Parts: sequence; C-alpha cells; structure tokens
Amino acid sequence: MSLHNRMRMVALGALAGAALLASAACGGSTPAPAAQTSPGAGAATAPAANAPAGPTSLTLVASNMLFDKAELKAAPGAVTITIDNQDTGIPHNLQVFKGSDNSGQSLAKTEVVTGPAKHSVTLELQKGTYFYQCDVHPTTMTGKLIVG
Ligand SMILES: [Cu+2]
Repeated sequence: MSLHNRMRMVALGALAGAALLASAACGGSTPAPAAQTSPGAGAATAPAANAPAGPTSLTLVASNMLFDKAELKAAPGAVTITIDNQDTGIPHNLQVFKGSDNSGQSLAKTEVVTGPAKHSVTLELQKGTYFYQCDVHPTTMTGKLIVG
C-alpha cells in the first residue's frame, strides 16, 4: 500500500469517527445546536478603525476658476495641501488663514503659479477652523478647512 493510500484511509477513518460522534450527539431528545461560527473571526483581520493617523494629505483642484472643494477636513498634526492648478494660462495659489475668514493670521501661502501646475504646502495644525483662498481670486476661490 502506498503512503498516499494509507493517508487517505486514515482521513476516511477520521471522517467516519466524526460522523459517528455527530450522530450520537443527535440521538438525544433535544436537537443538537447548530455548529457555531464565530462572527468575529473574520473581523480580526480587518484594519483597525482607529489606525494611527499619519500626516494628512489633501488635494485641492483649481479648475475653471474654482476650487473643487469648499470644505476640507484633516486630523490635527501635519497637513499637506496640494493645489493642482489645472487652468492652463491662469494663475492660482493658496493661502491658509487661522479662523473662518481671511482676516485671521496667515499661516501659509504658496506662490502664484500659472497652470497647469501643482504645488504643495505643509502646515502643523491644531484642532480648529481654518480658511483658505486663492489670492488671485479671493471672492470666488475660498473654502473652509476643519481640523478635528
Ligand atoms: Cu485663483
């Protein structure tokens, strides 16, 4: 008998034993409980909901003389904002202020660059509300950055 066949016999024997045990368990008057599958077994491999937040990277697209978002959100700490100026031949930049309008302290300012161009600025931000604008178009290109 080959090793392979012998192992198969062993496996079959184990199955037969399990079947006998199962039928014995079912012999009583109370129905055997269904096999329990742990609902948490699969969830253990899922990423933790509270994974440590690294630096937040945000992208603001400037297109057709507008920013694509009127509100950004970030966790406290290092926040990198990339302005992606997609307007060919049109200059844009990004300035970030403390508070909810441009009367607050200016925290960062990128150069005014004619698109298409991309540039980034990194800030250390605490929990709070910030305001951003394009200095070339401060009436139409503005938004709120919420850090919390
Ligand atoms: Cu602009």
